[in-house]
Amino acid sequence: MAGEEEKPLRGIAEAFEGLAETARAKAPSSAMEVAPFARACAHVSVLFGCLGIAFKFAEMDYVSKVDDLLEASKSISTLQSMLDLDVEHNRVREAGSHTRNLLRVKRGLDMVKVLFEQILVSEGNSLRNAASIAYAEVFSPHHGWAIRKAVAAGMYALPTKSQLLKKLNEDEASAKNQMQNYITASAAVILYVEDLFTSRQLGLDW
Ligand code: 1PZ
Repeated sequence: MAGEEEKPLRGIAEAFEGLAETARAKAPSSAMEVAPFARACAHVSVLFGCLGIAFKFAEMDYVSKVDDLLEASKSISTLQSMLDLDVEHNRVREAGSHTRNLLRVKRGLDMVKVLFEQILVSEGNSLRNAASIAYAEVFSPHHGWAIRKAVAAGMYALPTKSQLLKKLNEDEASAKNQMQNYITASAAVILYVEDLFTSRQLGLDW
């Protein structure tokens, strides 16, 4: 238990490796349950604590959406049935719907994936480039001017890469390892979630 808290990156990677197995199986019997999905997503919020006060509002938004999925898991067993229920009730795109929150949370997972990919290929000690690229690719097309400006300002308050690794209690080599594990596992999970949307013609661009 204590070990997991001391090595949050490993906890994140392992949570997604578990989900990735289900995601890759693709058999009807491998429907993904809401509870383990939401719990894995909750792990990711540890990262916000390492990114400083500037990302407090991103954290609040992300955590509230993950909490909604955790709440949903008490009465709905799989992601499939969660989406189908919203389709049935004609509330897929309604503010606060489980399906809408799932799409936002999926983007959060994607943002972390691109961020890690960029950190792995970046040379210096600054995270600003990596974070800017990840934000530009994943969230910026969906955010209005005010949020984009706030995020751009927040980029200047990011810790350095070595400060981040220290907070995560990792050295460069072990961090690279865990980031790579998350990248591989989350890619399968992200694709799986995107398939849930596209196979129901719900679109991903809203
Ligand atoms: C090192 C990387 C730092 C960059 C982090 C940039 C994070 C993006 C900041 C987003 C601010 C969120 C403000 C709220 C946005 C909401 O309007 C939308 C739509 O919500 P809805 O209308 O459906 O209720 N919410 C989102 O787009 C979800 C934002 C989640 C941010 C998660 C970021 C995960 C990245 C973690 C990096 C450690």
